[in-house]
Formats: sequence, structure tokens, C-alpha cells
Amino acid sequence: MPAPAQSPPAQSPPVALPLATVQTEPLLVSADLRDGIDLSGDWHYSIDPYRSGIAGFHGEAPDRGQQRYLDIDVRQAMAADNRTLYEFDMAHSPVARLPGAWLAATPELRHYQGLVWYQRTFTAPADRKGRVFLRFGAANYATVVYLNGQPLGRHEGGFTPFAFEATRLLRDGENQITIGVDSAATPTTVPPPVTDWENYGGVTREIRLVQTPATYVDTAWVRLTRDGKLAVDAHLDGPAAANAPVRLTIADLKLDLAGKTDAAGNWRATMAAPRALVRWSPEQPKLYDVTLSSGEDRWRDRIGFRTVERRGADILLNGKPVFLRGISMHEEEIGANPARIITPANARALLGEIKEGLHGNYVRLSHYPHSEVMTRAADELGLLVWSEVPVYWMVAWGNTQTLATARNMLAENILRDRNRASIAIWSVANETPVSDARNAFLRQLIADVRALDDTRLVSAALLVERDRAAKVPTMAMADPLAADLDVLAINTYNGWYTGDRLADLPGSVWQIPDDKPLIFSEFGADAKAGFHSPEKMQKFSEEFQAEFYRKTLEMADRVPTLRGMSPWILKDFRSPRRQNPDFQIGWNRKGLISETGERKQAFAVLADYYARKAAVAG
Ligand code: GCB
Repeated sequence: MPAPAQSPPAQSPPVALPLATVQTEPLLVSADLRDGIDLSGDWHYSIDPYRSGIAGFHGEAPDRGQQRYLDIDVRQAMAADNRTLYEFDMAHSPVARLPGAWLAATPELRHYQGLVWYQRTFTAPADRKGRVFLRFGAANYATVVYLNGQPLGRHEGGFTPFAFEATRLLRDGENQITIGVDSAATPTTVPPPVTDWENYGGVTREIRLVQTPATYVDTAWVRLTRDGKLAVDAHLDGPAAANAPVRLTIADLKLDLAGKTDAAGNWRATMAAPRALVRWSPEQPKLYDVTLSSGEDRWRDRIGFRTVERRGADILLNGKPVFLRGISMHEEEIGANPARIITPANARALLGEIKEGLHGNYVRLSHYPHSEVMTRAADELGLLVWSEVPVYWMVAWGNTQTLATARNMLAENILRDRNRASIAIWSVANETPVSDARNAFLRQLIADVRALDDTRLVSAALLVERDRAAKVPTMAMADPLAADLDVLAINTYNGWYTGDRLADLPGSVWQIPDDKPLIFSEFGADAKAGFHSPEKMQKFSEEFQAEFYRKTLEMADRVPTLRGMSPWILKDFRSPRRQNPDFQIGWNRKGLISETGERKQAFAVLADYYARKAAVAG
């Protein structure tokens, strides 16, 4: 059993699996809709800053007295024999609620980056027939899991789901699960240590025991192809997967398609889309109940059907040009003390601020895959989505293991969410400086996206070069990656991080290839809700932020190929790099809404702008 990621990087264990092997892990696509036992609730936890449960103090196998995953009663063992020593006792350790970042358990853990162990017991389902998987929505960052003292598996990556088969190790009656989650980022992790958000360590999404028949539908992808056909790709796993009868049904469309898997358990079929099909769009987010059955298994999902394409500088949704009226979002719920616990209700509340409040039709889920609760809510509410992986700022471009980790993460994200109609764009990186190694790294990710999903567009938030000699702000796209992407995206902070006068922004010059759609994937300015400076227009005032938006939007109107925007950002979010004691105290204040839900002046500026755009679009 390899250990979770450790720092320094020289000690990093062998980690993520290359893309090809993602397919050999259970993927359990749409497992959130399968029956199972929810393991949310109280778990005992114990910090392990020196990772003593992973390795001894000379790097040897860990001392038994430190191995948190042991299936023993520590108190009884020590009372029974006074030669016995355990320096932990999970069953009597403090309790944290999972899912949720560990900083919610006690304020002492806010800045703890390292290994934390969690443990609980549960009763196995009485009627165990088929297979049982332990499935995690996400745990940040590297995770090891033990069932009844035996290793079950390990996973790297803080934002994508993973599952381990537990059929063999599960016993009748009471079972013990131990999880080690290590939040430490190293120069070779994705993301690396330096970001602009709080690194919420812990098991941040649901943990469930999922039951399936012996042969079950592990992946299924049901979609509308660009040429308007309905297509299905599925993979069965189990002893009866080969040459098995399969059947796709969409009752609402009276669609019933039967077929057979091949020798490898795969089924691929296409058919003309039923005439009655109502296409999904932000205006009419129609979803259908889709079922794929084979033998005893019934895989289900709720799926919308639409096409997304690029034509010249246009983005086409269902064949018609669309302007993306969006905003960026981190995965933080409303509240003064976020612990990254996204429930369906708060996902709807946050996306509702965009849809109803801002008159938006689009959200950038930055800077990593958000909870599937969020992407399902986007499907239901009708918001197009930009989904991205945390290949952020400075990644170890030349490190093959880092590339494998990023590819794995990207594949897990795409395989999880290919059935979500809302997702229009997969993004592979954010603000990464050009170099040969970086270009090669990102080109591999772009190729992976195209191999896994030919129904969406590929983008990345790029940096532009500023012409220092020019009198007006002049920016040029010098990134060779622009040629590889479907949609160009730029983050622009002129007037906030630069000395530009806001009045000069509308006259900015953008030298950008004109044959592709451009999105302003970010622009923004900090404002502390309630801080006003109407005359001086001081930075951090609501007035400054509102004026920054007005001028930047004026500038945006003059960029001919601009097809959308996702200003930075919906809500204030915690970031340890933001320590101005008057205004920030650990919060990035570029939200249009404060952490406690107050809308700042700039909110109305953007909402009015989008209302006008929406009216023009009709
Ligand atoms: C950026 C980053 C984003 C930061 C933002 C800021 O360009 O992409 O992660 O939070 O700027 O506030 O500076």
C-alpha cells in the first residue's frame, strides 16, 4: 500500500495512474443515483503531522503503535497486557462530521496541511448479493482507505470521485473503515502549493457504500452528437459483461433501443434522434429520465440533449450563436465559515443568484471540478458550464508523474460529467506561463479531452502580453496554445493590479486571433461590502468595484470576437494570500456578494448589463 503524498517531494510516493488505466478502476458513473448506504455523519479523527501511521521515524514500515487503521480495541488491548503500547485510539478520538473540510471540526485545523485519519464503524447490508463499492465524491488531496484493517486503495486528486471495490473485505455485521487524507501540496501535485484559495483538507464530498449486481453498468454516456444523432457508449463490468444484452430506454420519448455488448463488455450504438426530443437550453432545461439495463442492473441518469459547436468566432448552442453571460465561482457555500459542504439546496441558491439575480446563462466552475451536486443543479436550472482541472499557475511541467496526475484528474472529471448537458467547455489550465514543457503538457491534456469527448469545446485561461510602450492599454495574444484551443480565454485585471486609470479601459486594444471565440474568463476588483468611498473611489470600496465593472464592460463591448465572460467572482472566498487587515483578513474580496450574502454595488451593474444582453438575444 503506497502512502499519501508527502513533502518534501523527493519522498512523494508513486501516485496517479496514467489515463489508460483510469478505465480499469471502477468508475461507477452516476453512482450518486444508485442505491447505497450513506456514510455521512460522525467520524473519529486524529491528526498525524509526521505521518507516523505511514512510515516510521527512519522511513521504515510504520510502528504498529501508530497504525491508525488497525482493527483492534486499543483500550482493551492496553488494559489486558501492560507491555502493549498504542499512541492513538481512534474509537476515543474527537469527532468530525463528514463530508466537510476538517477546519469545520476545530479552528486549530484551519492552517493544518498534512495527514488526518478518520475512522468509523458501520453495519454491512444484510442482503449482500452482488458487489459492494466504497465510493467517495472527493477527498482533498491524497487518500488511503482501509477496510477492517486491510488496504482497499489509494487516490490522488482533491476534486474528483473515486471508488474501491469492497466486496471481498466486507464482513457480516460490524465493519471498520479508516481513511487517511493528506492535504499537503508539493511542487509536483495538481494544484501545486501556491494558489489563491484556501486548501480545504478533508473528505469534502459524500462517502457511500454502493451496491450493484455482479455484472453492472460501470460507464454510460448518452448524448446528442454534432450531427444530431442520439448516441450511447457503455461499458459493463463483471463476469457476464461480454456479449450481454443491453437496453436503453427513455420513456418520455418512447425510445427503446436493444443491443449487445462486445467481447470486452462495450456497447456503442447510434440512432436518429426522436422527433419529439426537446433540446436542452438555459431557457428550457429539459432533462429526460434515461435507463440502461442489462441483466439485473438498471443504470439511470437524468440527461439533457443539446449540441455545442464553434463556427468561426461563434459558439453555437443547438445550432444558434450564444453569448455566455456568466460569472466565475469557487466551491464555497454562503456563510462566514465555509467548509466546502455543497448540498443540493445551497448549489441551487448559488446558481440561482446567477440565473435569476444576474440574468446569466453561464457559470465558470473554477478552478477545479466542483461537486456533482453542482453540475446536476446547473443541468436542472439551465446554466451552461465551464469545467476545469486545477492545472494552475506553476505546475511541474517536466514531471511525468505530475502529467499522469493531471491526465487522471481530467479523465475522472470528464467521465463523471459527460452526461451533463450544462457542460459546454472543458478547460485544461489557468494562467500558465508559456514554455516548451508547459505547451507539451497542455497539448497532451487537450488531446485527452478530444479523445474522451467530441461533443464539447476545449479552452484554457491564457495570459496575454502587454505592450509597455503603447499609450493606451494594449494586449496581444502571444501564447502558441491559442492555435490548439476551440475557445480563447483571457483573464484581465487592468485597472486593478495595473496602474491603468479606469477611464482608459474602454479604449484598450486587444490583438487577438479573430477566427475563434474569445471569453473574458476573469476580470474583477476587490470590494469590502459596506466600505464606501464615493469621492475618492479608493480601492476596496464598492464604488471602485462598480466603476471597474462599468469601464471593463464598456471595453468588452468593443472586442469584436468576444462571445462571453465570467468575471471574478460570484462570492468573496477565503484565500490565505489576502491579508490586508482593513479589508481582507484572509478573504479574496472580488465577490459581487460577500460571504454572508450581501450584494455589492457591482452586482447590479453586471445584472443590468446581462439583462440588456439577454433582451437583445431574445
Ligand atoms: C486570477 C486567478 C484567480 C485569482 C484572481 C485574483 O487571475 O485566476 O484564481 O483569485 O486572479 O483575485 O487575483
